Amino acid sequence: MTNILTIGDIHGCLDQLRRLVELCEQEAGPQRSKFIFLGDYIDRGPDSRGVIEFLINFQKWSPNQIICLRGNHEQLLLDAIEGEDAEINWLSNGGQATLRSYGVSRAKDLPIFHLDWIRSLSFFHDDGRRFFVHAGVHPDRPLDQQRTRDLLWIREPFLSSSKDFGRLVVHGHSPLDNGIPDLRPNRLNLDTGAVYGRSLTAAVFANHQLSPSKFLKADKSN
Ligand SMILES: [Mn+2]
Repeated sequence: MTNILTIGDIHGCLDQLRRLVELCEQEAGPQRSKFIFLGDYIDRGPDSRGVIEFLINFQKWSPNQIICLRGNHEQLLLDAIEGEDAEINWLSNGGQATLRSYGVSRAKDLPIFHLDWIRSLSFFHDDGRRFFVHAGVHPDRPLDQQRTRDLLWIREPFLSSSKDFGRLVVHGHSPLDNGIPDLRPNRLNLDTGAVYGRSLTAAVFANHQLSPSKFLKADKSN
């Protein structure tokens, strides 16, 4: 039996990420397990560089079992390298904190190795039961015809939709004010607002079951 561990929006909160991954590994034990990170690794929080380094290193051990999806903040950074307006937009959306963590002043000065890794991130992961994605899906389009901007950015009409998507859509992107994961019949939101002082949350799935068997969380220390 494979455990699937899915982790919500990190935004530079390295300390919480380390503790949560440790909890996930304890939970999974010696069984095969698969990790899926839902994107938004960088921006706003204290250590974006540390988070990217952590994920790259973690993935090295078993690239096929550790899946990192792209969030809109990774996209904002990639866009920032292409043009000045996009860079201003990124900086006003938390990019300043990312530059600070790298000790550079422009997006293009980030290490090529990290930028290449960010470019390689996919937009979604479909395991046949669950559809993992950063923001969500557009209810008017089939899962195999989604637009990337919806996968990265959508809130409404996705969040209020009660449509059966044929999968449980597991997503982040829309921070939950109460810090509690939002599980509904058609979707699960795991963005519990770590960067706003709340928890970083993981959902644990047994592969053959649609709904999570439990949630794990790491709160801000101190
Ligand atoms: Mn987001």
